[in-house]
Amino acid sequence: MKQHDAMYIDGSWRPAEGSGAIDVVNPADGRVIATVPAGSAQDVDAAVRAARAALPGWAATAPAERAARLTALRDQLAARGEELAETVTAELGSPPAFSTKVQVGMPVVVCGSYAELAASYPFEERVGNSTVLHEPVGVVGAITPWNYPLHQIVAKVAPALAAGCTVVLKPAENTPLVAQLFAECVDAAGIPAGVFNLVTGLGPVAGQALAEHPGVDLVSFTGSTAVGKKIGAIAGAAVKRVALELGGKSANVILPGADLAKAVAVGVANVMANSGQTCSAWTRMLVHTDRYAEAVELAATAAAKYVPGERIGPLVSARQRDRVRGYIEQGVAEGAKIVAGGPQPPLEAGYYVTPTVFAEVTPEMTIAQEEIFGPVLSLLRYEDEEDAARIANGTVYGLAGAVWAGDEETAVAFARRLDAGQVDINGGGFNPLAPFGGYKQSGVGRELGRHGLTEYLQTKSLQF
Ligand code: TXE
Repeated sequence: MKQHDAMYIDGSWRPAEGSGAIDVVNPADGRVIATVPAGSAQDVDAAVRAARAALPGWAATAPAERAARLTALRDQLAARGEELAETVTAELGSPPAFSTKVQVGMPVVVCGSYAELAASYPFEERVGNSTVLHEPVGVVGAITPWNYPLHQIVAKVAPALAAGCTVVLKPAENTPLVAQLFAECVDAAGIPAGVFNLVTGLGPVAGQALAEHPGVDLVSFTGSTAVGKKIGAIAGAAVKRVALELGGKSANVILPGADLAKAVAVGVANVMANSGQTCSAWTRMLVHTDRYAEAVELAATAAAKYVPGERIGPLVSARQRDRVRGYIEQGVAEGAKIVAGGPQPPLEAGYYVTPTVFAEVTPEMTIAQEEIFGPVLSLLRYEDEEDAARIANGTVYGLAGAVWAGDEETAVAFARRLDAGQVDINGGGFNPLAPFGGYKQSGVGRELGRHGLTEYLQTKSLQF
């Protein structure tokens, strides 16, 4: 594994001003695989200055040129896909096939979609006697988490660059290596110096300095609701733009006419993907009381097939593992029934958690209310559609969800009742152009597609 003791600022790799370092750990065995600099407020300041200096030039670049650079970036990411996937596996622990297909495959597609949008988006439009200009917001401070480390970066950086913004990225401290590779790809794609800058470091130090920096016009954050609230407060006090993609507690609602076996199988796979470290995971399965017992049995059998270390990877850190185990213990203490897995560690080394399924979960239990962020599924029963909608909407979150029914019309009618930003109908499927983001405390703003691009634009109207 390569080691970088530098940050990418103003088009070159330079040593950090601060003297601290962060160990990067492979969660599959707990070993340190690399060390990266812990950026300071001075490093953030240098990066923001570089981004400000580069802003006028990049903002004035023709959209076709920005599209060409993003295409080159997409090509770089695709060409180095294997290395990127190996790096994600090393620092996050996701199984190699998942790293290749999802962790790297998805951001390559997203980057390509923004190359196309940069070329086709109407940055100028005529409205009556006005011309409306869609101009870049300015310097973007992007703070990203570790769960889909490359995707989270691309979902912010690609639309920001397409819009004509410049960026300072502070990636999660657990997964900085893939961010460094991303910076190399940006450099190789011929994106001008200062347009994209990388500062590695700790959240409360480098992350906070970035959010607070007066030279940052928009903070785009993905992470915990607790930190999101802090960032929202900082942005509010400074009247700067903010986009927050926070946690979730999504409901997978299986209506009576649905194909139960399919809905449960897909539902379990959805929760176990990435060891449950997915903000949009359908962590609550809602089943009609008549078919509840059958669903519990199907879910327990399906979950048992996710063998730790084979089909399912570790959690990102000892802290996250302990946190997830704590939730499992709390579920038992509050009266839920374990039908698969449990709190005991499945393997001696690494930060693994056994895939766990809870039955007899009631809506007010902690495991039905809080984001666990691990391979833990809760099955809840409902009496009728009214009850199902009330339970599904009965958390502070509103990120995603799923509805299964015998016909699409019934599923769509129910989906309209959900307080959630994205709902999969009878299984759904990833669409890189569909907006993604939260209702309620799951966030502010949208990522992906045109909606993701407009986050980075502000409008000016010229009256004639
Ligand atoms: O998140 P943090 P953590 C949820 C999930 C998980 C929990 C904790 O429930 O169990 O959050 O994970 C930076 N100012 N999600 O502790 O701390 C930090 O360095 C500025 C949901 O890892 O929110 C990192 O880059 N920045 C989620 C990023 O914020 C700060 C993905 C996220 O870290 C900061 C990850 C501060 N004061 C966790 N403190 C999702 N929505 O997908 C931290 N950071």
